[in-house]
Amino acid sequence: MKRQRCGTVGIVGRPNTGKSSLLNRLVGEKLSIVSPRPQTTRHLVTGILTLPGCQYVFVDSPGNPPRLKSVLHKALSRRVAEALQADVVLYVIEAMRFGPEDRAALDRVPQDAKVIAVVNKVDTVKRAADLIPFLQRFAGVRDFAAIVPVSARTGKNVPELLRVLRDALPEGPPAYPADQLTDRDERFFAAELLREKLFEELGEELPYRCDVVVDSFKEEAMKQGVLRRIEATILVERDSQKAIVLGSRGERLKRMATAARKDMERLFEGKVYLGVWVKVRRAWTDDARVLRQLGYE
Ligand SMILES: Nc1nc2c(ncn2[C@@H]2O[C@H](COP(=O)(O)OP(=O)(O)OP(=O)(O)O)[C@@H](O)[C@H]2O)c(=O)[nH]1
Ligand SMILES: [Mg+2]
Repeated sequence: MKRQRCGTVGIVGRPNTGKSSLLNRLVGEKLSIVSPRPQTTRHLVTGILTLPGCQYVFVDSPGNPPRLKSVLHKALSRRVAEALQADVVLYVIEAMRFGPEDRAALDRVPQDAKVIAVVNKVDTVKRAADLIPFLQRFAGVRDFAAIVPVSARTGKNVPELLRVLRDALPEGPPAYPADQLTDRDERFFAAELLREKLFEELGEELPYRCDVVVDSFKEEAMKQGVLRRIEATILVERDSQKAIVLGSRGERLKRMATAARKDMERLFEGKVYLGVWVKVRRAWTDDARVLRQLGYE
């Protein structure tokens, strides 16, 4: 009989390669927020997958460019370092692309780490024949334990990735109950789902100037099930940004709050009341007290 395995898997790589999409695909649930823009993820997001004989504890990390110097970005950089402590590192790149930012992300991976390279977004490769020479060149970049081309979007080759990963994980009993999906609480996901809407609705630089704090999260018994009553604040840096987040007559804020509430109801499987405010906190990305409130310390 095969021995039971269990271990942590840190997902790293430059921004926008599809790390969060991959985590969601691997565990089969949307846990980590996704957007077409770089630097969406700002926290470590745990996703647990328990299969017969193997428990995978995935940790998604921020795709953090090293040159940004705010206190926030230093905190994000520490999160990447934490993800790199995992039993296995999944280093994610995009098919047909290996640039300086990918190289910089790889250079952060300790030499003694067990690294599996994931070449994501293979669904975007127009001519399948082009992929093989790219993979051959990429194989020379480092001594990877394996290179697995996948598509987080379509799910292509994801079962193969799970097989390869299984063999790389240490032997040991499961660390979590088989039905546990994450070690993050609902409060965390509430903030993240609202933050995702900022990335969807706001243009240019603005999502990077915003964050979300959940001020209160209460459960109230109803006739059927539980009502989660959530009060959240969107932080911005300036009054002009607040006006954009609100939109004319508060319509944009309302739209974002409604979309976030629906996502929360899906994830929590119950009714949600969501109240959202917008507050100006000048230079919050350098304010240790606010950053602590936001869960970065
Ligand atoms: N075509 C295609 N697009 C993908 C795939 N995986 C992710 N994407 C898209 O790539 C974009 C970035 O995805 P994310 O999962 O947010 O990427 P990330 O690496 O977590 O990004 P950061 O958190 O900013 O570092 C989104 O628009 C995704 O829909 C894929 O397999 N194929
Ligand atoms: Mg991400």
